[in-house]
Amino acid sequence: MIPVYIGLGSNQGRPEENLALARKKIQSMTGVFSTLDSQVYYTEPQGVKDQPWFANQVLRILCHPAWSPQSFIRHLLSIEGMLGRKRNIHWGPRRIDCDLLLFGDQSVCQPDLTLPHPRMVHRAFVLVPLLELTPDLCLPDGFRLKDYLHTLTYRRLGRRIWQDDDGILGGGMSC
Ligand code: PH2
Ligand code: MG
Ligand code: MG
Repeated sequence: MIPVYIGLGSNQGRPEENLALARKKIQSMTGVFSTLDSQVYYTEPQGVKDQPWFANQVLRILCHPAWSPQSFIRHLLSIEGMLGRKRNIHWGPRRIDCDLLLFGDQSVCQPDLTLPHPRMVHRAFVLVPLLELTPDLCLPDGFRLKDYLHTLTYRRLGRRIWQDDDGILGGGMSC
């Protein structure tokens, strides 16, 4: 079985409910087992600042090797569609966002899919819940995610996370 990490985010409608619906759909996918969910965090928006705060969460699942990262991301996008996501403003408000963060130790660099997720290491709203699940998690290149989190300027109070600006408009980790 392949350990897979998924980042969920929502800041429109009822964010907690949207996360719960996405979780349920992911848990009922064929060949998906034993999900582990982080807490839900409330996080300052990154990218476009003038939008509501997000509810964010990370899931760890084990998936059957019949899934590829490409087929898996297609399914996540179809779940976003089922939950009423409309694609409009880049990094703007959204009902649900399901991001594939890590798919085992696979690295992928294709026009429609980059793994590890290229912006994850810059974002406290991803790294904090991820490390809650697996504190010693490493990227495929062996770098510890904990070390990336230490380089970020952010503030956490309980389940609230402030981060001024992740500084990656248009960028992110390259592959
Ligand atoms: N998602 C974005 C852009 N900015 N900011 C926060 N706090 N949480 C998100 O999930 C998020 C964001 C685009 O996917
Ligand atoms: Mg996203
Ligand atoms: Mg996305």
